[in-house]
Amino acid sequence: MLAKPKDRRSSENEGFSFPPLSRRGFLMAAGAGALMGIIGCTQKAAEVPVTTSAPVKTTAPPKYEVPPGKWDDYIAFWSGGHSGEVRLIGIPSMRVLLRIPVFNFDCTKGWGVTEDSKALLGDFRTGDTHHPHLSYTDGTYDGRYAYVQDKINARVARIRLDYMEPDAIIEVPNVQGIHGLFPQRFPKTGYVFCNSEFQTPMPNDGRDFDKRDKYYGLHTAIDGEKMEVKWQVLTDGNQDLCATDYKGRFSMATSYNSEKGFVLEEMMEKDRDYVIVFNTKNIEKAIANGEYMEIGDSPVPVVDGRRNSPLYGEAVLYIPVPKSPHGINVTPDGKYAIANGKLSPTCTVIDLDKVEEAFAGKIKPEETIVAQPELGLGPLHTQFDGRGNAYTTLFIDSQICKWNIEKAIRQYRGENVDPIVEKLDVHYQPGHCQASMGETKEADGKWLVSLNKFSKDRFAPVGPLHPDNDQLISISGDKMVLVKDEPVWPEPHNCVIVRRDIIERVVKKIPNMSDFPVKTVITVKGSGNSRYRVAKRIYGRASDDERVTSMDKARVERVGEREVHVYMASRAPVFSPTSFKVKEGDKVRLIVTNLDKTEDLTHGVGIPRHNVNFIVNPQETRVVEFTAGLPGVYWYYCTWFCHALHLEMRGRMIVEPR
Ligand code: CUK
Ligand code: CUA
Repeated sequence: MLAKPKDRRSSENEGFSFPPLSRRGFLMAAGAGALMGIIGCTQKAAEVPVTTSAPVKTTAPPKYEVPPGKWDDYIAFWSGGHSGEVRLIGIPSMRVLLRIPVFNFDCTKGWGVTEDSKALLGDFRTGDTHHPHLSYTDGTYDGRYAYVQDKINARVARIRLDYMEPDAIIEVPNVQGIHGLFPQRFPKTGYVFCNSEFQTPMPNDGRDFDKRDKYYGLHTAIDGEKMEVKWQVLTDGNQDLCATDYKGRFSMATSYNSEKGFVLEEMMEKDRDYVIVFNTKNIEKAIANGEYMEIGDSPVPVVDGRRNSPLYGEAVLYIPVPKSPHGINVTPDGKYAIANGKLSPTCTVIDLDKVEEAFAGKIKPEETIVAQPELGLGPLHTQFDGRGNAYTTLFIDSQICKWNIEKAIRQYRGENVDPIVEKLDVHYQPGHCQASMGETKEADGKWLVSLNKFSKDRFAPVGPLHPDNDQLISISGDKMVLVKDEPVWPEPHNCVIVRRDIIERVVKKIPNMSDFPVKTVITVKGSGNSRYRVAKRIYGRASDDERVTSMDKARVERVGEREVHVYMASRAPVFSPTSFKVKEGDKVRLIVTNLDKTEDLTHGVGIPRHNVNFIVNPQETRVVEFTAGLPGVYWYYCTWFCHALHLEMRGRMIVEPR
């Protein structure tokens, strides 16, 4: 049994108040007009002194163009928002290098067409990716995996960085709205933590749907190597963004709906919400001691992290922060976690060593706060240059605010210093910003991208749907310099900017034949709304009878009254066989191996009127299954321009009447 919590919840409710805000105060105080600013994006604040890139005549824009044939210094992993994908974008050119379908249907690659991708996707063909993050070893990227969440269907996917393809998709039990996701940074990933933004009754089985106080959130720890759900923590209030420290002690969640509100007004009732800190070791200890419950019939251990739990102060800590915080970001030196105010114009700086003291019962949760600079309206996310500066997006002010962390701490202690270094206008209304290597201990302070939600008049008009606008900003000099606008397909939320060498050393140019998805292992646990599915792909070498090893070994095998297996090979510019026969209504299993060994020599396979369209990279084997339709001739053809005779690369599927 863990020690009884001491006086660690004393900051609850009325006992603690924040220093009064001198200028524009909470958004609520500004009333409906300010809220309209969030929605309508027209409000500009005039009171805060602003510098922009425009008057800086002396600073020549840094070199950002990447000449033809040259490579970018960074490869950034961009989320695709409600497109459900992940994109790789070169920095500083901002050229799109790759789109990785993850939770979505994609006919370029045949994601959702091939059997291996269907097995990963399960029942759903839609997703909402916000937060891509890479696996860590000792506080920086190790080039193994990327992880990304799906807010719509509460899933987490892992992308293999050697193959740049998802190799696992897992559902998280008993939650909705998996939003914040962050991998353990030390000693390595390790856990991947994720937050449930929506609270639901536990279990969510139709009971208690009208009882506000029965709604909870779950913070989930996934084993990022085995891709297994390890444990969950039940919390009062929702969990929005997620972060981990650099010592493997904590994961954190901002909570903007501690009110458990169903509607906007209820969610904004209180002037205070929380940063919830989860103590990894103490949670593991509680589970080892049997201090957990299960929800529904999900077998995942759930530790009670509610404020009235006996484990309060051991497993979890609630640090009070002003109204409705959003992003939470940890400084590259590992010292501080910064919670972004959203409806408060402040950021709250939390000292992570003091958090350890608070868990030890030596200080109160609010005493972990060491600064609370007032930055401007709508602070959402913060980034770092590794030189002691923070860069915070101000959604409503449409600015990036650069500020000095140590100065903010001195100001909080009462010194008369202004932590704000500079503000730069961005266009318009930024959500996240990300700095080069800014989520690692190797933050290098070269580039910052502001991921703006609105492009408004920045690009030629193309109809009611406008692109987002991601802006590239140089942060290597004393002044921030805006160097590039880039329209982006809606709607990325976040990205991480990764040094090219980290990716370059792991990514495969040509896979070898022993390295393709041979099978997908699917496990389903729980039932009803506690049911969750884990799909993991095994890469390896398919046996020679499971694929074609040379053009002359292509073959058609009837394996039953209604089932045919077609073993096809491709070598530019021909398929083998050049025709095959099946019967109307046959289940056709088409196994295509691309025998080409040249880098870049991908082929595609499209079959009219059968929903077949996918690609096969050099040396890969991919499988699709479909039902043969009406009798007739169907020209299958290569969809990928592979050769001067690409258009001739086709053959006939002949469907005979049954
Ligand atoms: S959230 Cu979208 S701007 Cu999903 Cu990271 Cu803050
Ligand atoms: Cu093969 Cu085009």
